[in-house]
This record gives sequence, C-alpha cells and structure tokens, in this order.
Amino acid sequence: MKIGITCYPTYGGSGVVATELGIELAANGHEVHFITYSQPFRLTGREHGISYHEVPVSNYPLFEYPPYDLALATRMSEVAAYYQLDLLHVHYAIPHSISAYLARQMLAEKNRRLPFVTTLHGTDITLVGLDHSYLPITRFGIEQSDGVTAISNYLRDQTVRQFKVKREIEVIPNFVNCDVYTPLSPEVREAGRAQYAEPGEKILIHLSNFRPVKRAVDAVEVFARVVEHIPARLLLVGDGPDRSQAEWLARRKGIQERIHFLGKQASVNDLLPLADLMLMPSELESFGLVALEAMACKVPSIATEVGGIPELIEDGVNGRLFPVGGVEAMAQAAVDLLSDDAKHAAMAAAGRQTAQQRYCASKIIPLYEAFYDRVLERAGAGVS
Ligand code: GMT
Repeated sequence: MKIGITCYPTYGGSGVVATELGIELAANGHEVHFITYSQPFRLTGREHGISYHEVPVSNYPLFEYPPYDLALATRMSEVAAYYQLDLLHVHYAIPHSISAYLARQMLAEKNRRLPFVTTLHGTDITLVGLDHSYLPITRFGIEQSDGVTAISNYLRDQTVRQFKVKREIEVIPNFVNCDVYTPLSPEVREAGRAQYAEPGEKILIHLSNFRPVKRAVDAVEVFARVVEHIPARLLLVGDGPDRSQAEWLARRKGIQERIHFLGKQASVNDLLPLADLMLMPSELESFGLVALEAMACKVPSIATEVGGIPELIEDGVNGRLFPVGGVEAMAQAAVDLLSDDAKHAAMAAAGRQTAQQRYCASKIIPLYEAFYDRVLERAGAGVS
C-alpha cells in the first residue's frame, strides 16, 4: 500500500507511535509518506521506503494565526495525487482529521478517493477535545473518518462516552519493537551506566514531555525519598513546561548532583535499558508508551493507576501502580524493589514477557494492515 502519515512530529507519544508505525510498515514493503511540518524526530530521512514531505505554512501580516490546518490539507491532497496514495493515516484527531477530511473533499472533486484513518491517542480526547471550543469539530473529525482506532480500551470508552460518538472505534494498542527495545549485554550496560552512576548506585529514569499531565515534579519528589535510603541517580529525559520546576525542586532538596537532565533525546532504546526503574507518575495516560518501552528493556515501572495504564501494568506482577500524587507510597515501593534483587528480576522478566506476548510490533502491525484493508474495501478504493 501507499500510505500517507500525519502526526505531531516533535516530542510526544503520538508522534513516536506514528513514526514507529511508518518504519514498521516500510519494513513490511509498504510505501510510506510522512506529511508533517518538520521531520519526525525519530527519522533520519534516509530510511528505505519512507519519504518526508514538509508542510510549508505561509505567514502574511494579515494572518495573526497562520492557517496550518489548511496548508496541511493542501499538502495532503498534493502528495496523495502525486504519489497515488491509497489512504491517509492521521495521528491525533485535532486538527489532523479535519485537514484529512478537507484533502479527501478536494480530491473527490477530481473523482479521486482518499480514505483516511484517525488514531486517537489521548489528550486529543481527554483534554483538547473536551475543551468546549474544540468538541464539536473533534466529534465531526471522528465521525467523518473512514476508520477510527484508539490506543486503549480506556480511550475508546472515553471517546464514546464523552463525545457520544456512534461510529465503531477499533482498539489497536501501542506497540514496541522488541528487537530494538531490548536489554543490553552486561558489558555494554555497565559501560553505559558508568556515564551516569558510580558502581553500586541504582538508576531511576523518567521520560516525558514535561507537561503538567506528566507530573515530572512528582518523579523528583519520589527520587528525593528514595535517595534517603539507597544510593541512586535519576535520569530525566525530555523537556517542556515543568522542567524548570523540576530543576528548582532538585536544588531545593539538595539532590541536583544526583539528577541528570538529559533534555530531548532522539533515541531512547540505548538509555532505557541502563535504568533499574522507570518513574511514570502521570495524572493521566491513555496508554503510557514509555512504560511499555521500558518493560521491553526489562525496566519495571512505578506508575499511576489511571486511564489505560492498568491495561498494560498489572500491579505487583510487571510493575507497580499507585494513586496520582502518592509519592510516599511510590518511593516506598521503589526502595522495596531496588533492595530486593530477586523481586526486581521477576518483575523485570514479567514486563519483558508482557511486551513480547501482547505488544510486539510483529503482533500489532498486522492489525493495522488488516484495518487498512477493511477501510479500503469499504471505501471501494482498491489497493494499487
Ligand atoms: O501526553 C503525551 O505524552 C502526548 C500524547 C500524544 O498524543 O502525543 O500522548 C498520548 O499518546 C501516547 C501514544 O499513544 C500515549 O502513550 C499516552 O498515554 C497519551 N497521553 C495521554 O493520554 C496523557
């Protein structure tokens, strides 16, 4: 198939999923065209079977707000026509499903069909879509899509309940390439850990876009309690609005020397397996992709019992779950786990098993391919 993919290409889970999906689809022989405002950060631009088409947004003095959605729709329709795309797959409902809808209408004028699939990721529904000004258009984008998927049962149920959406939404969970996200050999791991920690110290990691919903500050709170009992370091990966508050708290607690702020990182498959524990204290996660990536690397998570996380993490088996803000309990659990090698090893192994058995790319990508087939069949478009 020839598939156009649109996503937010910068830091964020939906962009990561969209990019990894494109990489996997290209590896399966499909032709993939990314149509985004900048190159997705996990792409090098030289991957076989993948092309990147930038969306230029003109800015005239008259435009106080440059019309990105329209520029995107135009580029989508151009790329679809030039490269004979079979379908578009947009990640994150707003504004991508609306731009895709416009592109589909533009091509229909020329008697060309361009079905589009929308994948819902989370904040497009739970935050943005529920903002009153965006709700009707988000619902419209969902209803008009030729196929809709959600990344967890939680998100599907929320969408149906909050948006009163009538159409069918298929759950296709997020995935991880278990060959890329995998434990390192002991030698490589030790060498990598030595960059950040002294021998005998534990390494905790938090990875996010540092938006308030991620509660990165709670990760620092948990870590501050852990280091009272165990020699440890914290890797904070990513950047965003709450980073300076996290830095300020680290200094106030006098633990700044123990925390490495690594900023945005293009690839994390070499960082995650260096850690002993992932901290994901989010206010809400529709899925919690970083926890899955960590699990595949045999790094258990201390996470919150919210949204779709319980679909991924079974408390006490392949990770630990706590109420939002429960930093004392999270720290206690972290100390328990880091002090008990056998318990830690069992949880790490269970996490890897969960990733392999339920979320490996090799299991999930065929679900997308089958979904595309059904959408194309319904749209009567035929695959070129
Ligand atoms: O909140 C984010 O990190 C960004 C957001 C996105 O769409 O870019 O993430 C959502 O999608 C991820 C990938 O599907 C999920 O793993 C996250 O759980 C989800 N975030 C929330 O629901 C808050």
